[in-house]
Amino acid sequence: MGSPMTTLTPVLTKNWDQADSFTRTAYERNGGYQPLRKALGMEPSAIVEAVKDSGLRGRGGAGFPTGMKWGFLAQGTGKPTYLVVNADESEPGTCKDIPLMMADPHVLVEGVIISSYAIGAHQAFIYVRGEVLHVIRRLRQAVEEAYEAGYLGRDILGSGFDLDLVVHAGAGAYICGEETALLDSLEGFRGQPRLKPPFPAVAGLYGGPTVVNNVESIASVPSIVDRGADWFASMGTEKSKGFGIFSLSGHVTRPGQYEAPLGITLRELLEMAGGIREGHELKFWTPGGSSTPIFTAEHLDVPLDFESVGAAGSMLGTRALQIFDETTCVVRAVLRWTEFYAHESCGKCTPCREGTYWLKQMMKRLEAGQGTEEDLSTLNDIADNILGRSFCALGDGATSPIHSSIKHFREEYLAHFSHGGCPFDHAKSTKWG
Ligand code: L3W
Ligand code: SF4
Repeated sequence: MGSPMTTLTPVLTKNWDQADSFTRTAYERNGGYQPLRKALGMEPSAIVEAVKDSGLRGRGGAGFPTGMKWGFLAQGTGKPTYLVVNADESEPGTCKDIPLMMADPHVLVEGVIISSYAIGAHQAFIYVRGEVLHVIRRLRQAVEEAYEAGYLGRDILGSGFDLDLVVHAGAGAYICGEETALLDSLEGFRGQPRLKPPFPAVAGLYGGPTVVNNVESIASVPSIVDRGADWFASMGTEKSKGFGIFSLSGHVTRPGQYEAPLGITLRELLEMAGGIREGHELKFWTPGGSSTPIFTAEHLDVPLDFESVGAAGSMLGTRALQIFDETTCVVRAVLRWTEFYAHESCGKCTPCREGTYWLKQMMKRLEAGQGTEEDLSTLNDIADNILGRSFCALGDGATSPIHSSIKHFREEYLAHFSHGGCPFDHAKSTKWG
């Protein structure tokens, strides 16, 4: 293992080790809300341009260019424009937005104010995953502190700009992280995806032009305004610019959040995280949560940027690196993920509603050793009939662990059949036992 070519670039995480990092006092002490003062002295269009020039791409999984999305907002509709932050972090393995909101909620609040000013929104929402009450409480406290200081409300810092910000508790369903299901849920309906187009930028919340952005995307905006688009664009790769929070979990010595330029490799991240837990070796991992096809030790040197991960057969997704060593049964891990998707399928479309149920039933049987090699073709076939035929990305995501595990670990499935059950000694496995 060589020395890392890149180092950590703490921007969003830089104050996390300060005991009072979540307070307004600490945030201001560390230079917080200065970018807001600067932004309010700029033309809103100049901020949109800066975000475009920075190359910032959505940090929620899809990587859509943030500035371009803002530029798509419908004009002259006669309806209010809204900013909605997607804080419904629920993708298995993803743990970046919740720690960010706990440790530094004001960077998100400041990002919301600057972004709303840039797009001309006077009402913003942060839609937070309903189960994380501690995060909701912390954000509400931060919002209250921002109102007290005149950063929110009427005539913000004497600029004439008005903004109200509501922290909304989500409905406790993974599908509410899909942006249009989130909007339905925010409007008080059952959260189910809407047909796109129209995209939210054209007709979103209450039919008004709406920007929906991930927490980390919006939290990156103050630093871009403060230090400039060129600074941001100088990090990362040609098409995947800037930095991002990589969450390492599972069989790694020091799990946690590592903020680094896009394009860093798992090998480099593992060096910083103390490697795979002692005495064990890497078996498989997800580059961006369970919805992204799994990688193996062969992929240790794939640069973690949108293009390179895509070219290697997976997706960067949310940079949720779930690391599994040789004690993990891949079939069992895939069964767990498949149960998750079957449970979270919203039921709106048949390929996903029925398909995830059948995937789960088959995976249960195969994990129990009751299968033949032919069943692997059937399993692939069910997944093929979900992929590309589902109404939203949840269905597609459910097929990723199936297809990729059969591709990389066919022998392990076969071992279950010849063994008449799982060949692993789960009593010795820390994670899945
Ligand atoms: C205006 C157009 N806007 C696209 C916007 C669109 C959305 C964004 C990306 O899926 C992925 C998924 C999961 N005019 C537009 C336009 N937009 N064309 O751009 O859109 P899209 O459809 O590419 O993706 P998506 O539906 O947002 C998100 C993957 O993320 N994922 C899951 C993540 C889960 C979390 C979580 O729990 N926090 O983030 C993991 O990989 O599979 O591929 O805003 O409106 N012409
Ligand atoms: Fe609902 Fe699944 Fe269809 Fe998405 S793919 S709309 S989650 S049933």
